[in-house]
Amino acid sequence: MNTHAKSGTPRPVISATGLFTPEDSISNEELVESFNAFVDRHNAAHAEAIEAGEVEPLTHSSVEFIEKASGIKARHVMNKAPLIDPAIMEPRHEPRGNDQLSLMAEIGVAAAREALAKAGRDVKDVDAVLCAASNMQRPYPAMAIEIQQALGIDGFGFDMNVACSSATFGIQTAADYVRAGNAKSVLVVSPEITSGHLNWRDRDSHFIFGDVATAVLVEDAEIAPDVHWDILGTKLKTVFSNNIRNNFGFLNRSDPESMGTDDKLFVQEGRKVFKEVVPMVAEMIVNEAERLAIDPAGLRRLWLHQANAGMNRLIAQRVLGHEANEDESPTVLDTYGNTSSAGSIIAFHLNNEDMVAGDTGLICSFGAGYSAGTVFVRKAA
Ligand code: CO8
Repeated sequence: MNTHAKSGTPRPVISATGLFTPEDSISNEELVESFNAFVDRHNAAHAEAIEAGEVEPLTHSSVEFIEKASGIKARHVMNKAPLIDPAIMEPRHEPRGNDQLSLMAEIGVAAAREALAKAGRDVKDVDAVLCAASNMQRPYPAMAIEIQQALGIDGFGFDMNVACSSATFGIQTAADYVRAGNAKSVLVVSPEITSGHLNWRDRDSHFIFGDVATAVLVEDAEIAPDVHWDILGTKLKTVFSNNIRNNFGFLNRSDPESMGTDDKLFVQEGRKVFKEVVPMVAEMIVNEAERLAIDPAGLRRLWLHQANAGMNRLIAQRVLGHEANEDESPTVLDTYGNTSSAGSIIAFHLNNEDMVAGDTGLICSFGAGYSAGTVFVRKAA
């Protein structure tokens, strides 16, 4: 516990983070081998129609393209075998009864337990759980309430979805609860089972996503551990765009024309996203740094959203004023893939212990919506 902090106006800080990484991992080589086998089967099965010009043949994917275009080399998933079986290429999970912990809650709990243990926080002192993620396993009861129950927290919980920016939006929401005096300790949990929403048969996107769960414990400085991260300021932004979209939803079930088609999974215009989001996010970071009287060039580290290595290179360059090295803008994309809202939190979780008191950094997310969030932090103690 921080014995030096004075009571008074509540001041939100990040006390600790947690990470759950699935054991299974798919390399680009394994992914492409299964995808290309699926393409060969598909083209063989439709040979006559393809010959007659009635069906477009599918094209092979390539390891070289994936790594060059995205920076991704592998991704973790909850259950590898069906995803790389050319006859399945969809997630398969053992059904669980209502009396069992659901998969999404299970991995959220694992990440949350690590954050709580690192902070030395007793669950009886946690006031709220936000489950902030791109997709929920079900509409209700809220995943957050299930996580709250599994952890034994007395308080409240709710789900929130802002796609890739869910975690940073969750951090601001938690910080606002602390500032307003409505909570002293809030868990922001981001279980991202992206494998359930990815079209594993789509060459343009089959390589992008991976599964993971993260947790961020946002608390009043008064009760935080000595080693924590002061939240200097948070900023959120949304701008409507159809360039990243998923039309899955109960109102769409009754539309026989679109049932089972690809738009019930993740679809995007990746090039447009790249071109439109990079300047939007770089400008947002620089403006917010100015508002907080922080010199962006003096930031010790950027923990950026992990969607594309090229996007991060450009954003970091615009913010820092020079090409960032791995120490200034760490990458986890290579081994985790795009893990939606969890990406910048994984980068932070795995790359902050070497930083010293007074070091300032930025957690930043961006993605579907469009949505973007910045959380400027400074190491205390
Ligand atoms: N193998 C070989 N070649 C390929 C492949 C492949 N797998 N895929 C495409 N190509 C070919 C194309 O056909 C094209 O060929 P041609 O020039 O002959 O037409 C060529 O490669 C170039 O294609 P692109 O222009 O599409 O390639 P890019 O260089 O733009 O790279 C990327 C594609 C990697 C997708 C890139 O555009 C990118 O990363 N963009 C940013 C995307 C982004 O940040 N999206 C955010 C999404 S995440 C989010 O918001 C959360 C959503 C919620 C979670 C969802 C869970 C699933």
